Amino acid sequence: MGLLERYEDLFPLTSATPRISLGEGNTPFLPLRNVGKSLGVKLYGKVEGANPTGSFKDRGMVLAVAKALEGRARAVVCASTGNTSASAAAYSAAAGLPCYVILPAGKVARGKLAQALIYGAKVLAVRGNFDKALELAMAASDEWRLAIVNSVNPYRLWGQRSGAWEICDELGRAPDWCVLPVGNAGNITAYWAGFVQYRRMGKCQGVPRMVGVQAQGASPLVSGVECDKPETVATAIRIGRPVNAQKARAAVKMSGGFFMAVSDEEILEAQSLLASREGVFAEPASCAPLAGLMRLKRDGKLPQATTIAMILTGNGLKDPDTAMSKAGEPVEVDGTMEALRKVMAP
Ligand code: AN7
Repeated sequence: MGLLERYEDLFPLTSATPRISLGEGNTPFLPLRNVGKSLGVKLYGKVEGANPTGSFKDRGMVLAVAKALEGRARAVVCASTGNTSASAAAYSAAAGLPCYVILPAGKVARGKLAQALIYGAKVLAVRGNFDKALELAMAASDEWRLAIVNSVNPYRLWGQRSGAWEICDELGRAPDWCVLPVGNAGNITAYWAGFVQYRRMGKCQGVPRMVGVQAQGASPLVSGVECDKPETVATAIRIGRPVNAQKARAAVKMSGGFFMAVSDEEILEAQSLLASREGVFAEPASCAPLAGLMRLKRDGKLPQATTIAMILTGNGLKDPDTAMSKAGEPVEVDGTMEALRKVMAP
């Protein structure tokens, strides 16, 4: 069952909203025992890479595209660092709507680019960063009356609340902390709204502290000033002017949480640890939260025995180039046992 059917009563649906689905949501909520133990916390990973296009964006896109169909939109448009475009292109394809995608040229991971193209979107790479691309997408949406499916579209964020609901359903309560990577600051806002809505409905006890982790080279929510030249290996969150900054600040403050920034090196270290100790391959941006927790632990600032939900927002397969820059190449040998014996000693 897709998200729209499963959470029919919690979404703003009408009888005219098509219940489209590509099988999004209901992703694994994995106990990460090895890494959790070394951090001294009860750690869980919400594996959003298991969504149909490999990221959390599908949760919001299914509702945004359903609403675009309901409103008889001519086409869909978005700006993207990669994942939004993959998701928009897939749901548009399934819905039979044309999709226009505006990307920062040369700064989108290969897998994501391949997705947008193969799903049949019209992909435009602009010379400029994501913030410029979003400006253009909004202007294009106005000029041609296209449905914009970035997180300025309220249905996107509403759909993404479902991640918080699933976590509460699984734990039987809210976690103590919910840690997310932050780019345009939509998902952290959506999760907070999801937890608050669930508590208000009596479906869970408590709400978590929200912790937002940015990449140091693109950390306007930590520094307090917009960033003109965002730069990070985690291209998904290479964003200098988050459109949801105000809402995210309010959410984090109300929850008693905080924002922090981590270096590219820390992100790659966390990515490699998560994969090699837990068997979970998440993309670089998705590993910023673990890098943040590792830093807090080193600084003696991680409260022990805390139940922490980490949102692993995207699949590692989307960006093999970055993973291999850290993990290296395979060892090549002749096809003989003699050669194997020299390099393999179980
Ligand atoms: C894997 O695809 O902005 O703070 O255009 O792909 O809600 O922006 C992606 C963002 C975290 C940050 N993790 O979420 C896009 C885009 C991954 C992401 C984020 C993104 P927001």
